[in-house]
Amino acid sequence: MTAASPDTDALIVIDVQNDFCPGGALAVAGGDEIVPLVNRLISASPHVVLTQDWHPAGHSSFASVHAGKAPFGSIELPYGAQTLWPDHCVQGTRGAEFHGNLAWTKAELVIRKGFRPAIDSYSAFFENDRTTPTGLAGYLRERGLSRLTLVGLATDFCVAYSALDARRLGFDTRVIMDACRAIDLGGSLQDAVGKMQAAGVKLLESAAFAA
Ligand code: VGL
Ligand code: ZN
Repeated sequence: MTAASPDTDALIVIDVQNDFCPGGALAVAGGDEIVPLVNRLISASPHVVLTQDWHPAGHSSFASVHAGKAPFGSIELPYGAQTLWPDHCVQGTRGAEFHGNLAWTKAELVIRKGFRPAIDSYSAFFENDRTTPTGLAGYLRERGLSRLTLVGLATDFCVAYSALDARRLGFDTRVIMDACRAIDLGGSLQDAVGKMQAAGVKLLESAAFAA
């Protein structure tokens, strides 16, 4: 692994939770396959932050609360278009727990998101209205953590939204693509990759990262 700078480097592990892994409520294909690599990255990183998707029951992003709507459809909410999901990562459930093999104990911060009933939050930095902050930017800045490496689930939703916001906030931002897996809904992976490249997010593979 690259000698990470202990002063400025943080690994942000996005939503490696049971519901995003095979057998979970919103399973991402191969979601569990990244765990060994993510664990190696955790041990090589000076500072580690985890995010945890953390919805109350009956959250507005759940298709089940909108009459006549099915998962993976879309609705308009006051802040714009919102994709509808199966019920997932409900606070306190097994599905919301980190994957059982994730070596998360080293994490210095766990940031929970998506807990406001009326608004979803893909990004680790802002809710889906793009203005309500989670507090993560302030935390990282206060600690002088300016170079971020993102991994986790899902590439085209929570990882990409987090990476784009990180760039918008001025962080040096890398995503290790083979330490992520995508939902890929209607071309969303290609779209996310294009947006991340255009925003100056560095998209790496772990082999190059280690070189
Ligand atoms: C996510 C959809 C809904 C994610 C979270 O972690 O990418 N996707 N909630
Ligand atoms: Zn969610």
